[in-house]
Amino acid sequence: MGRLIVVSNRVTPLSGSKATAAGGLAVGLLDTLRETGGIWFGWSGDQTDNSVPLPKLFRSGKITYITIDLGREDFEAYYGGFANRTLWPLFHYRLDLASFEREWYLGYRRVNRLFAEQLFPYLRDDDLVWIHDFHLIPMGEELRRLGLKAQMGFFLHIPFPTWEVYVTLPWHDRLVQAMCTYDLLGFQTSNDVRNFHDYLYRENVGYALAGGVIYGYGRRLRTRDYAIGIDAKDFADMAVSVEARRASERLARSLLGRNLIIGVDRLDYTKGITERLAAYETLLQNFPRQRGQVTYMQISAPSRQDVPEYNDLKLQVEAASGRINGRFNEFDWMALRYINRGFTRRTLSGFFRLSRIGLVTPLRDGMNLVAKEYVAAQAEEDPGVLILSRFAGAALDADGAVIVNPYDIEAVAEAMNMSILMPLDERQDRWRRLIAQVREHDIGYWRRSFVEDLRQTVPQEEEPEAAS
Ligand code: ADQ
Repeated sequence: MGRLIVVSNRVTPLSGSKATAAGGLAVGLLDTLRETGGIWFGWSGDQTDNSVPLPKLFRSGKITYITIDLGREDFEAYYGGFANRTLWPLFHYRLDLASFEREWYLGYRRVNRLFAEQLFPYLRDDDLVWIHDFHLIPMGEELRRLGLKAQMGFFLHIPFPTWEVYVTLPWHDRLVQAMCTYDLLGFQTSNDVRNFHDYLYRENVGYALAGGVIYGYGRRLRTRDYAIGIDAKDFADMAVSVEARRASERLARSLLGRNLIIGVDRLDYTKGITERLAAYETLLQNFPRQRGQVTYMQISAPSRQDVPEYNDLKLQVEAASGRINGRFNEFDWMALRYINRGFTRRTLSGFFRLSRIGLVTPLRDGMNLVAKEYVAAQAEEDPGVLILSRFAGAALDADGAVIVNPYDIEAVAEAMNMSILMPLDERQDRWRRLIAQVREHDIGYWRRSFVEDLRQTVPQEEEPEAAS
């Protein structure tokens, strides 16, 4: 079995137990690397003034971590600019927030070339190379240019938008051409795969055959959806751990028997936080009997604070929270608890288990792991209700959730009211259906499916004459 080489923007070595702050994705990838042995390569998190930074190596068991620093200007253009202010908003359908700067694009290409040049000397042609996410789309093309023959796969963690939206990117053709140099392209959902195929047809640069095989820019490769999941058992165990219980008991004491509604996200404009707050305000306005009976806790971890749009969002959320509390609070009841920081995964799992409603209402989301974590943390004898946006990838595999359109504020408020009143047997029935899916399509299933498919792809096949 060949080595696995994982490449992501950031490298997250896990030193302690699984209960550290590292996300489920890092844990899932590390489990794969532990099995196969291999390399995890990416940015160190540090910036430097050296023009050609030297990679740092660190070995732990069968895994070698290799990280590089990035020059300040490169980092700004690649990460602060093109990744976070061009691709992220555009791929989440926020054309109004996307900026198209040629300098950023050139910096993005430079960093992808640098990543490829720094990793290449460590690679062998029998390796499996798995590159992650929108920061690194052209890295595979750069590795091919250097002469790498190994099988290469790419997984996009965020949505791939419809053709109409995607072609507003001035470099749309360059990025899709780069994607077609991989042997396997993984997307979160069948919608994303369809959007990608649709681009090939409409731009007349390729076409799809049965089973996800495509010809794009003269190369044959495979495309498929692989819905990312979580380690459901691990998360469920966390939710009954001492740390989780301690936190949730303290929280329960402060609620005085009221129903808890919880929202947990990075503070990001794709997550629909302001719309969700408006829906809660509408709940309290339209269903006055809920006043004093519910508490909504919104936990939003700070994210991408150097990007101006994120600061604007922070101000909007703060204004909305203040307004709601000013309008509805009583001297002995606080309607909303807004917390602008992260918590450990254990603590969050305890909070999830205590909540009657998990509100996961992004305006657009590749998958959304919070939705799955919420389900995994519930107690079978008294489970909460998941209210989930139809625009999260997770909604495609969430039979049992209350599916909502997050733009329809009144409907989300009604869904909250209905979920608070939902009888126990219906909550249990919905949860059983949900947990079965979360357990079956877990993080192990995701990584095994992808790596297995990558292993089985036939590399470097050119398009036959007849098909061109
Ligand atoms: P994200 O946009 O970060 O991920 P999500 O899938 O929900 O979104 O994952 C967030 C992770 O961070 C979860 O494990 C969650 O528990 C944790 N987290 C969120 N808020 C937190 C807080 N306040 N404190 C502590 N932890 C917090 C991107 C894509 C998603 C896709 C994932 C994985 O945008 O669509 O599901 O990658 O592919």
